[in-house]
Amino acid sequence: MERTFLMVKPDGVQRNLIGEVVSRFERKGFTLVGSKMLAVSKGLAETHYGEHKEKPFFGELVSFITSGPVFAMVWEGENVIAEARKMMGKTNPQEAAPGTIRGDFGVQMSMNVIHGSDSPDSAKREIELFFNESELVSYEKTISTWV
Ligand code: 3AN
Repeated sequence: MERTFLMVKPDGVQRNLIGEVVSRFERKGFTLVGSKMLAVSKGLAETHYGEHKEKPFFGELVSFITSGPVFAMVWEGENVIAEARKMMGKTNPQEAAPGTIRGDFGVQMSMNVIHGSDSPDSAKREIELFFNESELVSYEKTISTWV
């Protein structure tokens, strides 16, 4: 089963949106297999956003993600990487459609509430960067088998 890495960013934590975000993915039918609050260190932020190292907004990205605690999660489900990206909406909240997390709650480019892996390779890399294998569980939902 596919897994993705999602993270409620410091703005989402400050605005009490952890429950809202978790609830959306739960209701969709995905399975939460790991989660934790953490303060992202500068080193972890620079590794996580490594692909943006040359971009003009890299410094802003790193300073924002290290500005306060985040809520990191691993979710599991069919096609969860692409589905989660759809549920997040476009990177710029002002372009994100209503009904998406960023469309409903995002304010500006760096404060866009949530991060989500954009491919199977980045999901694997980001999950391994933020979680040990022992922090993740694997289980079947036994109550309903149709989601
Ligand atoms: P996404 O988070 O939708 O995958 P990426 O990976 O292109 O978007 O960008 C990572 C983060 O960098 C975004 N979440 C956003 O906060 C920030 N970002 C992207 N483009 C810009 C930009 N042009 N100016 C400022 N921040 C940006």
